[in-house]
Amino acid sequence: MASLPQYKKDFLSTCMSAGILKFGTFTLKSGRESPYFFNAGSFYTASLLRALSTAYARCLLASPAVEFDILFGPAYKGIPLATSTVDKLGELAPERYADLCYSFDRKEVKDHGEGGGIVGAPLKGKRVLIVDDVVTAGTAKREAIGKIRGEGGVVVGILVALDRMETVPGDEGGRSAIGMIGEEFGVPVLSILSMDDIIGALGDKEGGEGDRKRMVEYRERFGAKV
Ligand code: OMP
Repeated sequence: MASLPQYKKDFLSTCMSAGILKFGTFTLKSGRESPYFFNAGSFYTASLLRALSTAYARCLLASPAVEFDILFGPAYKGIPLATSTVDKLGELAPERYADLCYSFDRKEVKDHGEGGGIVGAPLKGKRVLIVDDVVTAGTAKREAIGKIRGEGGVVVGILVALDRMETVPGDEGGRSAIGMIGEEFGVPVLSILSMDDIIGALGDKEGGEGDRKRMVEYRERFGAKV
């Protein structure tokens, strides 16, 4: 953990101590069997939500070249991520982010009342940054990009808590999902933590050797080569 910035170290220890990062056997969306799982849905207390939004906000503040008008959180897990990060950025950097907006999609389009598939700021003509939990294969991010573009928004970047550093199933080149998305859509993809950071932290943790070994084996099998 030695080389990580302080906000990343703080976030990683919160994830470990609060059981947001779990070690065991988990089946992923891709069908792969993973020795660890990151559950952003577990940030449900006031103090954990604050730790989460602080880490997302700090990561964006550390990349000032990425400019955006709206944080977009794909339903469902992205919704509290985007809203709480907008609040935190407005608090930490009001001179830049006092008017920052959030937006998210509905899983089912509403056909009454205000109607539509988007809740929050209208996306048309705006610079939109997607805020989500994890990148494994990138499928959910592709869907979000399609929705935002369909509403006339311009996707300028993606921020996630964890880059699992895995290959996309079926990709012969062994490229990472994050690398592929970044290249394909021409946008920066930021992550607070990566699988390597977790493996590093397990090396420092008493009793973490077994989990670390299983993660290293998993990385050898599914880890991105480039
Ligand atoms: P994509 O990489 O865009 O397909 O998204 C992976 C999704 O899988 C995440 O948005 C999560 O819903 C879920 N997931 C986790 O929440 N945590 C993990 O550690 C791994 C996954 C996963 O299934 O890959």
